[in-house]
Amino acid sequence: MDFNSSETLLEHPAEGPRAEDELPQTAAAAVKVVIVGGFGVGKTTLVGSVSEIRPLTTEETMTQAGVGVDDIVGVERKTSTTVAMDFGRISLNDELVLYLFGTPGQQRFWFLWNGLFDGALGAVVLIDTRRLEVSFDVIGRLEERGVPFVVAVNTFPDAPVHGIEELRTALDLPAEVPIIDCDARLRTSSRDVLMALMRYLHSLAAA
Ligand SMILES: Nc1nc2c(ncn2[C@@H]2O[C@H](COP(=O)(O)OP(=O)(O)O)[C@@H](O)[C@H]2O)c(=O)[nH]1
Ligand SMILES: [Mg+2]
Repeated sequence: MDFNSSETLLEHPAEGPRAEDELPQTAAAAVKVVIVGGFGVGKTTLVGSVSEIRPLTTEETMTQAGVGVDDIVGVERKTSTTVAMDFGRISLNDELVLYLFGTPGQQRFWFLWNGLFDGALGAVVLIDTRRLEVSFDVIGRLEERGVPFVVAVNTFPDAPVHGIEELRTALDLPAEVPIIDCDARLRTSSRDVLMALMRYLHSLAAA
């Protein structure tokens, strides 16, 4: 096997892990955050755009088995779906490191939620305004579990634009839950979402 041409860590065996894989020396706190939302809302995209380590993802080509089970109206071009989860890491500042776990919202994956939310400080609910209804169950389950969350509205080109308060009413969210617009493809935008979550968690802790 030709390791020189591969992209594995074995590429430079004497040098150890790549610099971006190492935590900053100053890192003092690590926080687990779950990214959740319906099918095709951009979870894998968000974790991928914001992660400073190469994100782990378990995408699988959708097969006939998913037809009629995964609702692809509005996302007809999507040919892969995450079967288990996404994983990434981002240092929000010198001291604070977030570990991101993206998990599918489809009902048949709910068994994954049990272990996944253990130790999670908060969650990001990604929504697509073309298919708001897929978010209802996800939000309901977070509320049941008492997991604090922010809602990030992913911007798809043909998605109807709603005012924040209109969305708040449609999703039946209390006034304090932050709702933020985002473009999951952009690192800065995804990072802003995570910053908003951290600010929200901080305000809850202070209250
Ligand atoms: N226009 C636009 N497309 C996006 C955005 N985020 C994700 N996508 C696309 O939407 C599709 C579904 O995204 P994906 O991250 O796989 O969704 P997931 O099922 O929640 O992991 C992909 O083809 C993405 O390229 C966004 O912010 N804007
Ligand atoms: Mg995905």
